[in-house]
Amino acid sequence: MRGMFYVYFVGTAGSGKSTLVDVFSKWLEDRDQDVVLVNLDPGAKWLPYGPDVDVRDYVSVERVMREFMLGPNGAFIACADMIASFADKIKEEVERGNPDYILVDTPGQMELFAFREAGRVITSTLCSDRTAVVYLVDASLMRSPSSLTASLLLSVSVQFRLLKPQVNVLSKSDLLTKRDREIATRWFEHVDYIYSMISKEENALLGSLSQSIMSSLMEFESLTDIIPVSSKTGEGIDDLFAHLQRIFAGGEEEFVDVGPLRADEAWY
Ligand SMILES: Nc1nc2c(ncn2[C@@H]2O[C@H](COP(=O)(O)OP(=O)(O)O)[C@@H](O)[C@H]2O)c(=O)[nH]1
Ligand SMILES: [Mg+2]
Repeated sequence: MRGMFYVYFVGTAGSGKSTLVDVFSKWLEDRDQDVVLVNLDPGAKWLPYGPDVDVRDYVSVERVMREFMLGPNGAFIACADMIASFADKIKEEVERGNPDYILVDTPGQMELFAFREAGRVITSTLCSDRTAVVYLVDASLMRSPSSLTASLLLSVSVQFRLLKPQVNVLSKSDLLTKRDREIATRWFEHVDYIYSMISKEENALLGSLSQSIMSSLMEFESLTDIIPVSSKTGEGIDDLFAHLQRIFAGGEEEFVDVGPLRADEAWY
């Protein structure tokens, strides 16, 4: 049996997940890979790609709002939890054609997926032994060492939650000015430079907090490694692919797999 690769795209709202799913799928298809696209966002109004498997066929935010008399936020939470109960069915639908790659687009609001038990139920069911998470850090938010620190912490929290090998990408890299790009690269390559930038930040407490967080993060290179990627220019897509290949080949640190959780085991 050929191996199936699962790649989840996770990031804050508007970080470019759906666009990257579209662009990356075309990149793979150009290389004769059989790709299945999965939309897990029940609230998606429009998607840049045509999903092969769509969670909107299983749950509808509007219907949940009407039936349970919930506002939009409550309905999104209810839907996220309901999706978990369909995880087995979705898996069957996804794997039916035995594709090479399964690209999974996650809800616009990351917290609905990454920080609710339902997200872990899904990623522990809808997966193979070659599953990775691509975490998108929005380049347009990268303006200071403290915002970088906050973004990386968020990425680490996702990794703690989902317990899958993870690769960080700096999305929308085409929006970086030459100077921003230089700083972004130096941030990741030169720890001393980061420290000196942090120590120049206005708020001393913030600076020392960022510094101690950064020094912990720096101990785990994979946590701070970040690939500039643009869905607009195609920059970094091949790097991302190479990185995923290394993960799938087992070159990355192993993560403890907690095994599949059943939907009824989840703490809602
Ligand atoms: N400049 C630029 N804009 C992008 C890129 N990727 C996505 N966008 C834009 O960012 C917005 C949000 O993208 P989307 O993929 O819907 O984000 P999602 O909420 O994470 O799925 C859209 O207006 C996209 O056109 C990129 O690589 N470069
Ligand atoms: Mg999206």
